[in-house]
Amino acid sequence: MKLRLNDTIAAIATPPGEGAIAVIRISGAASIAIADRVFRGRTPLAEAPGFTVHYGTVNESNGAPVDQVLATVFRSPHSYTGEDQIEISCHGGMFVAQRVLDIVVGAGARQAEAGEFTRRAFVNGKIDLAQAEAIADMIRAKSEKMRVASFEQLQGRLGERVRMLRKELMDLCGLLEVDLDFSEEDLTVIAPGEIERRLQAIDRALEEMISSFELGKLAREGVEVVLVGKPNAGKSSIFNALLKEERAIVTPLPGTTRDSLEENLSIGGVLFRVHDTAGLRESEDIAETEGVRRSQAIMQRADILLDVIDAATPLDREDVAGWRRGIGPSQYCLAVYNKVDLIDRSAVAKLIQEPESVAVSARTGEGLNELRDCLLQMVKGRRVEIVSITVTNSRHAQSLARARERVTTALFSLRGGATNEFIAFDVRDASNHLAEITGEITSEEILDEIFAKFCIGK
Ligand SMILES: Nc1nc2c(ncn2[C@@H]2O[C@H](COP(=O)(O)OP(=O)(O)OP(=O)(O)O)[C@@H](O)[C@H]2O)c(=O)[nH]1
Ligand SMILES: [Mg+2]
Repeated sequence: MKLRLNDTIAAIATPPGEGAIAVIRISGAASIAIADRVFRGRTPLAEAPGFTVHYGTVNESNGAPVDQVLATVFRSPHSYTGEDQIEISCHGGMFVAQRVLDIVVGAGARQAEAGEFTRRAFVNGKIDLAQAEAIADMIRAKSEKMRVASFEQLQGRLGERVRMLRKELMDLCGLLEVDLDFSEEDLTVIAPGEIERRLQAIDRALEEMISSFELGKLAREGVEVVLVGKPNAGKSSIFNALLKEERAIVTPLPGTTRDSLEENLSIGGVLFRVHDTAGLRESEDIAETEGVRRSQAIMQRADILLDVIDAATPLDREDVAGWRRGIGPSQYCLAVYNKVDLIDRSAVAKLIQEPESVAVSARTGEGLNELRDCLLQMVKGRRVEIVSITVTNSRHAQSLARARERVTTALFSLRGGATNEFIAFDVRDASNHLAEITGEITSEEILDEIFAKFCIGK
Protein backbone atom coordinates (compact mmCIF):
# COMPACT_ATOMS: atom_id res chain seq x y z
CA MET A 1 0.00 0.00 0.00
CA LYS A 2 1.34 3.41 -0.97
CA LEU A 3 0.66 5.37 2.16
CA ARG A 4 -1.47 8.44 1.58
CA LEU A 5 -2.25 10.43 4.66
CA ASN A 6 -3.56 13.72 3.38
CA ASP A 7 -6.78 12.60 1.72
CA THR A 8 -10.10 11.69 3.29
CA ILE A 9 -11.10 8.05 3.53
CA ALA A 10 -14.43 6.30 4.07
CA ALA A 11 -15.59 2.74 4.74
CA ILE A 12 -18.40 0.74 6.28
CA ALA A 13 -17.20 -0.07 9.81
CA THR A 14 -19.85 -2.66 10.66
CA PRO A 15 -19.97 -6.25 9.37
CA PRO A 16 -21.93 -7.05 6.21
CA GLY A 17 -25.42 -8.47 6.54
CA GLU A 18 -28.64 -7.32 8.13
CA GLY A 19 -28.54 -5.42 11.40
CA ALA A 20 -30.31 -2.65 13.27
CA ILE A 21 -27.74 -0.08 12.20
CA ALA A 22 -24.62 0.16 10.08
CA VAL A 23 -21.86 2.71 10.55
CA ILE A 24 -20.02 4.51 7.77
CA ARG A 25 -16.80 6.04 8.97
CA ILE A 26 -15.15 9.04 7.31
CA SER A 27 -11.71 10.34 8.35
CA GLY A 28 -9.45 13.11 7.08
CA ALA A 29 -9.20 16.85 6.82
CA ALA A 30 -12.15 17.06 4.41
CA SER A 31 -14.42 14.62 6.22
CA ILE A 32 -16.76 17.25 7.71
CA ALA A 33 -17.01 19.15 4.40
CA ILE A 34 -17.70 15.92 2.51
CA ALA A 35 -20.36 14.88 5.02
CA ASP A 36 -22.03 18.26 4.66
CA ARG A 37 -22.34 17.67 0.90
CA VAL A 38 -24.49 14.59 1.47
CA PHE A 39 -26.07 15.18 4.87
CA ARG A 40 -29.08 17.43 5.54
CA GLY A 41 -29.78 18.14 9.20
CA ARG A 42 -30.97 21.14 11.15
CA THR A 43 -27.51 22.76 11.08
CA PRO A 44 -24.47 22.11 8.92
CA LEU A 45 -21.94 19.76 10.54
CA ALA A 46 -19.24 22.34 9.83
CA GLU A 47 -20.74 24.37 12.67
CA ALA A 48 -20.99 21.44 15.06
CA PRO A 49 -18.54 20.93 17.92
CA GLY A 50 -16.81 17.58 18.44
CA PHE A 51 -18.62 14.71 20.18
CA THR A 52 -22.06 15.84 19.04
CA VAL A 53 -24.68 13.74 17.27
CA HIS A 54 -27.00 15.10 14.57
CA TYR A 55 -30.19 13.72 13.10
CA GLY A 56 -30.86 14.18 9.39
CA THR A 57 -30.92 12.48 6.01
CA VAL A 58 -28.27 11.36 3.57
CA ASN A 59 -29.18 12.55 0.10
CA GLU A 60 -28.23 11.71 -3.47
CA SER A 61 -26.50 14.43 -5.46
CA ASN A 62 -29.89 15.30 -6.97
CA GLY A 63 -31.24 15.87 -3.47
CA ALA A 64 -33.30 12.68 -3.16
CA PRO A 65 -33.10 11.31 0.41
CA VAL A 66 -31.68 7.80 0.80
CA ASP A 67 -31.96 7.14 4.54
CA GLN A 68 -32.56 8.75 7.89
CA VAL A 69 -29.30 8.79 9.81
CA LEU A 70 -27.39 10.03 12.82
CA ALA A 71 -24.08 11.77 12.15
CA THR A 72 -21.48 11.94 14.92
CA VAL A 73 -18.81 14.63 14.67
CA PHE A 74 -15.26 14.14 15.99
CA ARG A 75 -12.81 17.00 15.77
CA SER A 76 -9.05 16.52 15.49
CA PRO A 77 -7.17 15.46 17.57
CA HIS A 78 -9.99 13.97 19.62
CA SER A 79 -10.92 11.03 17.41
CA TYR A 80 -9.83 7.45 16.81
CA THR A 81 -7.51 8.44 13.97
CA GLY A 82 -6.59 11.83 15.41
CA GLU A 83 -8.08 13.50 12.32
CA ASP A 84 -11.46 15.15 11.82
CA GLN A 85 -13.89 12.27 11.63
CA ILE A 86 -17.58 11.67 10.94
CA GLU A 87 -19.52 8.53 11.68
CA ILE A 88 -22.83 8.11 9.94
CA SER A 89 -25.15 5.57 11.54
CA CYS A 90 -27.71 4.50 8.97
CA HIS A 91 -30.13 1.58 8.92
CA GLY A 92 -28.41 -1.80 8.76
CA GLY A 93 -28.54 -3.92 5.66
CA MET A 94 -26.28 -4.54 2.73
CA PHE A 95 -27.88 -2.08 0.33
CA VAL A 96 -28.44 0.86 2.66
CA ALA A 97 -24.89 1.04 4.00
CA GLN A 98 -23.32 0.46 0.59
CA ARG A 99 -25.50 3.18 -0.97
CA VAL A 100 -24.53 5.69 1.74
CA LEU A 101 -20.86 4.81 1.27
CA ASP A 102 -21.15 5.22 -2.51
CA ILE A 103 -22.67 8.67 -2.00
CA VAL A 104 -19.89 9.66 0.44
CA VAL A 105 -17.27 8.44 -2.04
CA GLY A 106 -19.10 10.33 -4.82
CA ALA A 107 -18.80 13.46 -2.69
CA GLY A 108 -15.02 13.25 -2.58
CA ALA A 109 -13.89 10.59 -0.10
CA ARG A 110 -11.67 7.68 -1.07
CA GLN A 111 -12.67 4.10 -0.20
CA ALA A 112 -10.38 3.12 2.71
CA GLU A 113 -8.10 0.13 2.52
CA ALA A 114 -7.88 -2.58 5.18
CA GLY A 115 -6.67 -1.19 8.50
CA GLU A 116 -6.24 2.32 7.17
CA PHE A 117 -8.09 4.04 10.02
CA THR A 118 -5.96 2.28 12.61
CA ARG A 119 -2.82 2.97 10.62
CA ARG A 120 -3.63 6.67 10.71
CA ALA A 121 -4.20 6.40 14.47
CA PHE A 122 -0.70 4.89 14.73
CA VAL A 123 0.96 7.43 12.41
CA ASN A 124 -0.71 10.27 14.31
CA GLY A 125 0.61 8.92 17.60
CA LYS A 126 -2.79 8.02 19.08
CA ILE A 127 -1.63 4.44 19.71
CA ASP A 128 1.62 2.51 19.43
CA LEU A 129 2.05 -0.45 17.12
CA ALA A 130 1.49 -3.04 19.85
CA GLN A 131 -1.82 -1.38 20.66
CA ALA A 132 -2.84 -1.35 17.00
CA GLU A 133 -2.16 -5.07 16.83
CA ALA A 134 -4.10 -5.58 20.05
CA ILE A 135 -7.14 -4.02 18.41
CA ALA A 136 -7.02 -6.59 15.61
CA ASP A 137 -6.55 -9.38 18.15
CA MET A 138 -9.44 -8.20 20.27
CA ILE A 139 -11.78 -8.14 17.29
CA ARG A 140 -10.73 -11.71 16.48
CA ALA A 141 -10.90 -12.95 20.07
CA LYS A 142 -12.69 -16.29 20.25
CA SER A 143 -12.64 -16.77 24.00
CA GLU A 144 -12.91 -14.66 27.10
CA LYS A 145 -9.21 -15.18 27.92
CA MET A 146 -8.22 -13.94 24.47
CA ARG A 147 -10.32 -10.87 24.91
CA VAL A 148 -8.73 -10.13 28.30
CA ALA A 149 -5.21 -10.67 26.96
CA SER A 150 -5.68 -8.36 24.01
CA PHE A 151 -7.51 -5.76 26.05
CA GLU A 152 -4.54 -5.52 28.41
CA GLN A 153 -2.29 -5.02 25.46
CA LEU A 154 -4.69 -2.44 24.04
CA GLN A 155 -4.38 -0.49 27.24
CA GLY A 156 -0.69 -0.22 26.51
CA ARG A 157 0.78 -2.48 29.19
CA LEU A 158 3.12 -4.22 26.78
CA GLY A 159 4.24 -0.97 25.16
CA GLU A 160 4.93 0.55 28.57
CA ARG A 161 7.03 -2.37 29.68
CA VAL A 162 8.98 -2.47 26.43
CA ARG A 163 9.62 1.28 26.51
CA MET A 164 10.90 0.97 30.08
CA LEU A 165 13.33 -1.78 29.15
CA ARG A 166 14.39 0.15 26.10
CA LYS A 167 15.12 3.21 28.21
CA GLU A 168 17.28 1.12 30.53
CA LEU A 169 19.23 -0.19 27.55
CA MET A 170 19.67 3.32 26.15
CA ASP A 171 20.82 4.62 29.55
CA LEU A 172 23.32 1.82 29.73
CA CYS A 173 24.46 2.61 26.24
CA GLY A 174 24.92 6.26 27.20
CA LEU A 175 27.01 5.30 30.20
CA LEU A 176 29.15 2.94 28.16
CA GLU A 177 29.76 5.67 25.62
CA VAL A 178 30.53 8.34 28.19
CA ASP A 179 33.01 5.97 29.66
CA LEU A 180 34.47 5.62 26.21
CA ASP A 181 34.99 9.37 25.94
CA PHE A 182 36.86 9.50 29.20
CA SER A 183 38.81 6.34 28.66
CA GLU A 184 42.01 8.15 27.82
CA GLU A 185 41.88 9.96 31.12
CA ASP A 186 41.59 6.63 32.83
CA LEU A 187 38.27 7.48 34.45
CA THR A 188 35.55 4.92 34.98
CA VAL A 189 32.00 6.24 35.08
CA ILE A 190 30.40 2.86 35.47
CA ALA A 191 31.92 -0.25 37.00
CA PRO A 192 31.86 -3.41 34.86
CA GLY A 193 30.09 -5.20 37.73
CA GLU A 194 27.32 -2.64 37.55
CA ILE A 195 26.89 -3.06 33.79
CA GLU A 196 26.70 -6.79 34.24
CA ARG A 197 24.11 -6.52 37.00
CA ARG A 198 21.91 -4.25 34.91
CA LEU A 199 22.22 -6.35 31.78
CA GLN A 200 21.29 -9.45 33.73
CA ALA A 201 18.17 -7.80 35.07
CA ILE A 202 17.13 -6.87 31.53
CA ASP A 203 17.91 -10.37 30.35
CA ARG A 204 15.63 -11.84 33.01
CA ALA A 205 12.81 -9.45 32.18
CA LEU A 206 13.08 -10.35 28.50
CA GLU A 207 13.13 -14.04 29.29
CA GLU A 208 9.99 -13.73 31.35
CA MET A 209 8.19 -11.92 28.57
CA ILE A 210 9.30 -14.43 25.95
CA SER A 211 8.10 -17.35 28.07
CA SER A 212 4.72 -15.68 28.48
CA PHE A 213 4.37 -15.93 24.73
CA GLU A 214 3.86 -19.71 24.68
CA LEU A 215 0.99 -19.25 27.08
CA GLY A 216 -0.27 -16.32 25.08
CA LYS A 217 -0.31 -18.50 22.02
CA LEU A 218 -2.80 -20.78 23.70
CA ALA A 219 -4.93 -17.76 24.57
CA ARG A 220 -4.82 -16.51 21.02
CA GLU A 221 -5.04 -19.66 19.03
CA GLY A 222 -6.69 -22.00 21.47
CA VAL A 223 -5.59 -25.36 22.82
CA GLU A 224 -5.51 -28.01 20.12
CA VAL A 225 -7.27 -31.17 21.28
CA VAL A 226 -7.46 -34.21 19.06
CA LEU A 227 -9.62 -37.32 19.48
CA VAL A 228 -7.54 -40.32 18.44
CA GLY A 229 -8.19 -44.04 18.57
CA LYS A 230 -9.28 -47.15 16.77
CA PRO A 231 -12.20 -47.04 14.36
CA ASN A 232 -15.55 -47.31 16.14
CA ALA A 233 -14.15 -46.39 19.56
CA GLY A 234 -16.68 -43.53 19.65
CA LYS A 235 -14.52 -40.49 18.77
CA SER A 236 -17.21 -38.82 16.71
CA SER A 237 -19.82 -39.57 19.38
CA ILE A 238 -17.65 -37.89 22.04
CA PHE A 239 -16.96 -34.99 19.67
CA ASN A 240 -20.70 -34.46 19.23
CA ALA A 241 -21.40 -34.87 22.94
CA LEU A 242 -18.78 -32.25 23.86
CA LEU A 243 -20.16 -29.83 21.31
CA LYS A 244 -23.76 -30.69 22.23
CA GLU A 245 -24.67 -31.00 18.56
CA GLU A 246 -24.76 -33.74 15.93
CA ARG A 247 -21.80 -32.34 14.07
CA ALA A 248 -19.99 -35.51 13.01
CA ILE A 249 -21.54 -38.55 11.37
CA VAL A 250 -21.80 -41.54 13.68
CA THR A 251 -22.48 -45.06 12.43
CA PRO A 252 -21.92 -48.57 13.82
CA LEU A 253 -19.47 -49.17 10.95
CA PRO A 254 -15.75 -48.75 11.62
CA GLY A 255 -14.11 -46.24 9.32
CA THR A 256 -16.99 -43.74 9.27
CA THR A 257 -14.92 -40.60 9.73
CA ARG A 258 -12.49 -39.84 6.92
CA ASP A 259 -12.09 -36.08 6.73
CA SER A 260 -11.14 -34.60 10.06
CA LEU A 261 -13.50 -32.05 11.58
CA GLU A 262 -12.62 -29.12 13.77
CA GLU A 263 -14.83 -27.11 16.13
CA ASN A 264 -14.24 -24.50 18.81
CA LEU A 265 -15.24 -25.30 22.36
CA SER A 266 -14.95 -22.89 25.27
CA ILE A 267 -14.45 -24.47 28.70
CA GLY A 268 -13.93 -22.21 31.71
CA GLY A 269 -13.12 -19.30 29.40
CA VAL A 270 -10.34 -21.22 27.64
CA LEU A 271 -10.68 -21.90 23.94
CA PHE A 272 -10.19 -25.51 22.87
CA ARG A 273 -10.01 -26.44 19.21
CA VAL A 274 -11.31 -29.96 19.13
CA HIS A 275 -10.58 -32.25 16.17
CA ASP A 276 -12.43 -35.41 15.32
CA THR A 277 -10.28 -37.66 13.18
CA ALA A 278 -10.37 -40.86 11.20
CA GLY A 279 -9.77 -43.97 13.31
CA LEU A 280 -6.22 -45.28 13.06
CA ARG A 281 -5.93 -48.53 11.11
CA GLU A 282 -4.42 -49.98 7.97
CA SER A 283 -6.88 -49.81 5.13
CA GLU A 284 -7.14 -50.64 1.46
CA ASP A 285 -9.48 -47.75 0.95
CA ILE A 286 -7.78 -44.68 -0.55
CA ALA A 287 -10.04 -42.17 1.21
CA GLU A 288 -9.62 -43.87 4.54
CA THR A 289 -5.83 -44.08 4.15
CA GLU A 290 -5.74 -40.36 3.39
CA GLY A 291 -7.95 -39.80 6.45
CA VAL A 292 -5.48 -41.68 8.63
CA ARG A 293 -2.62 -39.61 7.19
CA ARG A 294 -4.50 -36.43 8.12
CA SER A 295 -5.19 -37.74 11.62
CA GLN A 296 -1.47 -38.23 12.09
CA ALA A 297 -0.66 -34.73 10.89
CA ILE A 298 -3.11 -33.26 13.41
CA MET A 299 -1.74 -35.48 16.17
CA GLN A 300 1.73 -34.03 15.58
CA ARG A 301 0.71 -30.49 16.32
CA ALA A 302 -1.91 -31.14 19.00
CA ASP A 303 -1.45 -29.89 22.56
CA ILE A 304 -3.68 -32.57 24.05
CA LEU A 305 -4.33 -36.07 22.66
CA LEU A 306 -7.43 -37.87 23.80
CA ASP A 307 -6.84 -41.60 23.39
CA VAL A 308 -10.38 -42.88 22.91
CA ILE A 309 -10.70 -46.54 23.89
CA ASP A 310 -13.76 -48.75 23.59
CA ALA A 311 -14.12 -49.90 27.19
CA ALA A 312 -16.66 -52.51 26.19
CA THR A 313 -14.04 -54.40 24.17
CA PRO A 314 -11.71 -56.10 26.69
CA LEU A 315 -8.88 -56.45 24.14
CA ASP A 316 -8.88 -52.71 23.40
CA ARG A 317 -9.02 -51.93 27.07
CA GLU A 318 -5.78 -53.70 27.81
CA ASP A 319 -3.93 -52.71 24.69
CA VAL A 320 -1.81 -49.54 24.86
CA ALA A 321 -1.95 -47.92 21.45
CA GLY A 322 1.31 -47.93 19.52
CA TRP A 323 1.07 -44.27 18.54
CA ARG A 324 1.45 -43.30 22.17
CA ARG A 325 5.18 -43.88 21.82
CA GLY A 326 5.34 -40.94 19.45
CA ILE A 327 3.91 -38.39 21.90
CA GLY A 328 6.06 -35.28 22.07
CA PRO A 329 7.49 -33.89 25.33
CA SER A 330 5.10 -30.93 25.33
CA GLN A 331 2.02 -32.98 24.48
CA TYR A 332 -0.46 -34.30 26.99
CA CYS A 333 -2.32 -37.54 26.57
CA LEU A 334 -5.44 -38.65 28.37
CA ALA A 335 -6.99 -42.11 28.11
CA VAL A 336 -10.72 -41.75 27.52
CA TYR A 337 -12.57 -45.03 28.16
CA ASN A 338 -15.81 -44.75 26.25
CA LYS A 339 -19.02 -46.78 26.25
CA VAL A 340 -18.93 -47.39 30.00
CA ASP A 341 -22.71 -47.72 29.87
CA LEU A 342 -22.03 -51.21 28.51
CA ILE A 343 -19.84 -52.44 31.36
CA ASP A 344 -20.46 -52.90 35.07
CA ARG A 345 -19.53 -50.38 37.75
CA SER A 346 -16.64 -52.32 39.25
CA ALA A 347 -14.97 -52.51 35.85
CA VAL A 348 -15.41 -48.73 35.48
CA ALA A 349 -13.90 -48.11 38.90
CA LYS A 350 -10.90 -50.19 37.93
CA LEU A 351 -10.36 -48.28 34.70
CA ILE A 352 -10.16 -44.88 36.31
CA GLN A 353 -7.69 -46.04 38.93
CA GLU A 354 -5.01 -45.52 36.32
CA PRO A 355 -3.53 -42.04 36.23
CA GLU A 356 -4.48 -39.77 33.33
CA SER A 357 -7.65 -41.61 32.52
CA VAL A 358 -11.33 -40.86 32.51
CA ALA A 359 -14.40 -43.02 31.92
CA VAL A 360 -17.22 -41.67 29.80
CA SER A 361 -20.27 -42.65 27.88
CA ALA A 362 -20.99 -40.55 24.84
CA ARG A 363 -24.38 -42.23 24.81
CA THR A 364 -25.57 -41.34 28.35
CA GLY A 365 -23.35 -38.30 28.91
CA GLU A 366 -21.76 -39.89 31.96
CA GLY A 367 -18.24 -38.65 32.71
CA LEU A 368 -18.35 -35.79 30.21
CA ASN A 369 -18.09 -33.17 32.93
CA GLU A 370 -15.04 -34.98 34.29
CA LEU A 371 -13.57 -34.98 30.79
CA ARG A 372 -14.11 -31.22 30.50
CA ASP A 373 -12.52 -30.74 33.93
CA CYS A 374 -9.54 -32.85 32.89
CA LEU A 375 -9.04 -30.71 29.79
CA LEU A 376 -9.10 -27.56 31.84
CA GLN A 377 -6.78 -29.06 34.48
CA MET A 378 -4.24 -30.03 31.84
CA VAL A 379 -4.13 -26.46 30.68
CA LYS A 380 -3.86 -25.20 34.24
CA GLY A 381 -1.25 -27.82 35.08
CA ARG A 382 0.83 -26.30 32.35
CA ARG A 383 0.46 -23.03 34.18
CA VAL A 384 -1.60 -21.63 31.41
CA GLU A 385 -2.80 -18.91 33.70
CA ILE A 386 -3.61 -16.47 31.02
CA VAL A 387 -4.20 -13.56 33.36
CA SER A 388 -0.55 -12.55 33.52
CA ILE A 389 -0.04 -12.54 29.77
CA THR A 390 2.12 -9.86 28.40
CA VAL A 391 3.09 -11.19 24.98
CA THR A 392 0.51 -12.71 22.67
CA ASN A 393 1.86 -11.82 19.28
CA SER A 394 4.52 -13.81 17.42
CA ARG A 395 6.02 -10.69 15.90
CA HIS A 396 6.55 -9.26 19.37
CA ALA A 397 7.98 -12.54 20.62
CA GLN A 398 10.47 -12.55 17.75
CA SER A 399 11.63 -9.03 18.43
CA LEU A 400 12.02 -9.85 22.13
CA ALA A 401 14.02 -12.95 21.29
CA ARG A 402 16.33 -10.94 19.02
CA ALA A 403 16.75 -8.29 21.68
CA ARG A 404 17.60 -10.95 24.20
CA GLU A 405 20.19 -12.47 21.86
CA ARG A 406 21.95 -9.11 21.70
CA VAL A 407 21.83 -8.76 25.48
CA THR A 408 23.31 -12.25 25.85
CA THR A 409 26.07 -11.34 23.41
CA ALA A 410 26.76 -8.13 25.31
CA LEU A 411 27.03 -10.08 28.57
CA PHE A 412 29.34 -12.56 26.92
CA SER A 413 31.60 -9.81 25.56
CA LEU A 414 31.58 -8.09 28.92
CA ARG A 415 32.74 -11.22 30.71
CA GLY A 416 35.36 -11.73 28.02
CA GLY A 417 36.76 -8.28 28.80
CA ALA A 418 35.66 -6.61 25.54
CA THR A 419 35.84 -2.82 25.19
CA ASN A 420 32.86 -0.68 26.10
CA GLU A 421 32.49 0.35 22.49
CA PHE A 422 32.03 -3.25 21.54
CA ILE A 423 29.47 -3.88 24.26
CA ALA A 424 27.56 -0.66 23.51
CA PHE A 425 27.06 -1.84 19.95
CA ASP A 426 25.05 -4.88 21.03
CA VAL A 427 23.19 -2.99 23.71
CA ARG A 428 22.05 -0.45 21.13
CA ASP A 429 21.01 -3.24 18.79
CA ALA A 430 18.94 -4.84 21.54
CA SER A 431 17.20 -1.53 22.14
CA ASN A 432 16.42 -1.21 18.43
CA HIS A 433 14.77 -4.61 18.40
CA LEU A 434 12.54 -3.53 21.28
CA ALA A 435 11.60 -0.42 19.33
CA GLU A 436 10.19 -2.67 16.59
CA ILE A 437 7.47 -3.79 18.99
CA THR A 438 6.07 -0.35 19.70
CA GLY A 439 6.71 0.75 16.13
CA GLU A 440 9.25 3.42 17.01
CA ILE A 441 11.57 1.69 14.55
CA THR A 442 9.74 -0.42 11.98
CA SER A 443 9.97 -0.71 8.23
CA GLU A 444 7.10 0.25 5.93
CA GLU A 445 6.92 -3.36 4.72
CA ILE A 446 6.29 -4.63 8.21
CA LEU A 447 3.64 -1.97 8.77
CA ASP A 448 1.97 -2.88 5.46
CA GLU A 449 1.90 -6.50 6.49
CA ILE A 450 0.42 -5.76 9.91
CA PHE A 451 -2.32 -3.44 8.70
CA ALA A 452 -3.26 -5.62 5.75
CA LYS A 453 -4.55 -8.15 8.29
CA PHE A 454 -7.17 -5.72 9.57
CA CYS A 455 -10.63 -5.52 8.16
CA ILE A 456 -11.70 -2.65 5.98
CA GLY A 457 -13.28 0.07 8.09
CA LYS A 458 -11.03 -0.60 11.10
N1 LIG B 1 -23.27 -47.98 23.95
C1 LIG B 1 -22.54 -47.01 23.50
N2 LIG B 1 -22.28 -46.90 22.18
C2 LIG B 1 -21.53 -45.89 21.76
C3 LIG B 1 -20.99 -44.93 22.65
N3 LIG B 1 -20.25 -44.07 21.90
C4 LIG B 1 -20.35 -44.46 20.62
N4 LIG B 1 -21.12 -45.56 20.53
C5 LIG B 1 -21.47 -46.28 19.30
O1 LIG B 1 -20.27 -46.76 18.69
C6 LIG B 1 -20.36 -46.72 17.28
C7 LIG B 1 -19.19 -45.94 16.69
O2 LIG B 1 -19.26 -44.59 17.12
P1 LIG B 1 -18.50 -43.43 16.35
O3 LIG B 1 -18.66 -42.22 17.17
O4 LIG B 1 -18.91 -43.37 14.93
O5 LIG B 1 -17.02 -43.99 16.44
P2 LIG B 1 -15.69 -43.38 15.80
O6 LIG B 1 -14.58 -43.64 16.74
O7 LIG B 1 -15.91 -41.98 15.39
O8 LIG B 1 -15.51 -44.31 14.54
P3 LIG B 1 -14.75 -44.01 13.17
O9 LIG B 1 -15.16 -42.67 12.67
O10 LIG B 1 -15.20 -45.10 12.29
O11 LIG B 1 -13.28 -44.11 13.46
C8 LIG B 1 -21.72 -46.09 16.98
O12 LIG B 1 -22.62 -47.11 16.69
C9 LIG B 1 -22.07 -45.39 18.26
O13 LIG B 1 -23.46 -45.26 18.45
C10 LIG B 1 -21.26 -45.09 24.04
O14 LIG B 1 -20.83 -44.29 24.89
N5 LIG B 1 -22.03 -46.11 24.38
MG1 LIG C 1 -15.80 -41.08 13.61
